[in-house]
Amino acid sequence: MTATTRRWAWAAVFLVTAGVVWAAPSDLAQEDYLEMFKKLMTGDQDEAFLDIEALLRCSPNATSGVFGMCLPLAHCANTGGVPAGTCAKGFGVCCLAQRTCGESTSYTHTNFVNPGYYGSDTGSGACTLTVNHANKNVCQVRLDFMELELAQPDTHGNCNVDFLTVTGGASSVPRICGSNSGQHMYIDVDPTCSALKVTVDRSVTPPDLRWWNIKVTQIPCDSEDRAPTGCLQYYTESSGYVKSFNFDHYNSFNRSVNSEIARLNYGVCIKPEEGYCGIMWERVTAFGNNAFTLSGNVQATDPTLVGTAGAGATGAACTTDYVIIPGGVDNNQNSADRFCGLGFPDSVTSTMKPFVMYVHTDADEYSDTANRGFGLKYRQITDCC
Ligand SMILES: [Ca+2]
Ligand SMILES: [Ca+2]
Repeated sequence: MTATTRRWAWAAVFLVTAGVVWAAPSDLAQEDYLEMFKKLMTGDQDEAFLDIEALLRCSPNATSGVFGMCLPLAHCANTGGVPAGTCAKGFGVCCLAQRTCGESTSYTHTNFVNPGYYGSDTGSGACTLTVNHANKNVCQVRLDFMELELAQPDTHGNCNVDFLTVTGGASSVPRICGSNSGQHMYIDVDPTCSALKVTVDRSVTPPDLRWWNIKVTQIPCDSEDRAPTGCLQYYTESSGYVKSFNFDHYNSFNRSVNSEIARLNYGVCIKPEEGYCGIMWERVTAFGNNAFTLSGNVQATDPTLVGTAGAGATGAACTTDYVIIPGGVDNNQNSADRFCGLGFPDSVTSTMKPFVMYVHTDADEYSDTANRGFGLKYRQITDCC
């Protein structure tokens, strides 16, 4: 019996022992599921393979942020997965790959959690997940920080206490720390190279609370979900919010503390929707008047000005921490592509494609006080005349 046949036999045994009811109406017939299981298990990666992965994706709990792959029970068990409920009309299990320190994965969907998750982590040292390419058609990995709560940066804004790093990829990834739940990153990978390593480096003295649940998704080379090269973050909706890393620190309204992280240099890309010709970036007053505080001393600035263009700066005046919106024109028709200081115009519009914002912070925050970073709203627009 060949390996392929043996795997297929496992599935057959499972299906028989599970006493599957075949008659339930659905978009997919039982033969379709069988065929998909077979292709997954044999590694038969034809063009339809991409669709199969999407069709077999499952979640045991829609709100948990945990995703798995619908597989025959035996195959899930043989590959180190954890079955969590049934799927495919009852003849597959939602197979979760949950991993923690020192473990590896070859799944397209993996959740990397701290030891003792859902509880907090009290360990120290490097905690590394090794992400082996699920197949030779993986060109990118997306990290979704479902939860990522680490120690805050030091007084210089550097992530030297706890921090997250990603190595082994084909694109540079900044070191981040602090509160980053809800954020994400895309990392280019070369499918012919060695594995990607996602590491949480933990200080000996843990912060008050430290925990993480990072969804790791391997993206096929020819997927529409793939972010363009140079985009650490990629948003595909016509409107939404973009925040700097550690913007949501629970203590971010404490004006004596810097939340902004030093040494950042990355691109935030927005997928142009069909029919839209430009993009508008807007100040979000609901985030507080410190929602755009990139450089300078908040405490030494008139609080009624903080957050507005009156406390902001543009162009060559921005030399330390700033964002760049190529082709930007503000709500007063002033052209500027570089924004910094302690405020942002009511809106900045650009018709330059691709839609992108670059983020730069210098090596420290020592000369700044109470900088939080930025939280902006973007909206793709149809009227560019
Ligand atoms: Ca700053
Ligand atoms: Ca700085």
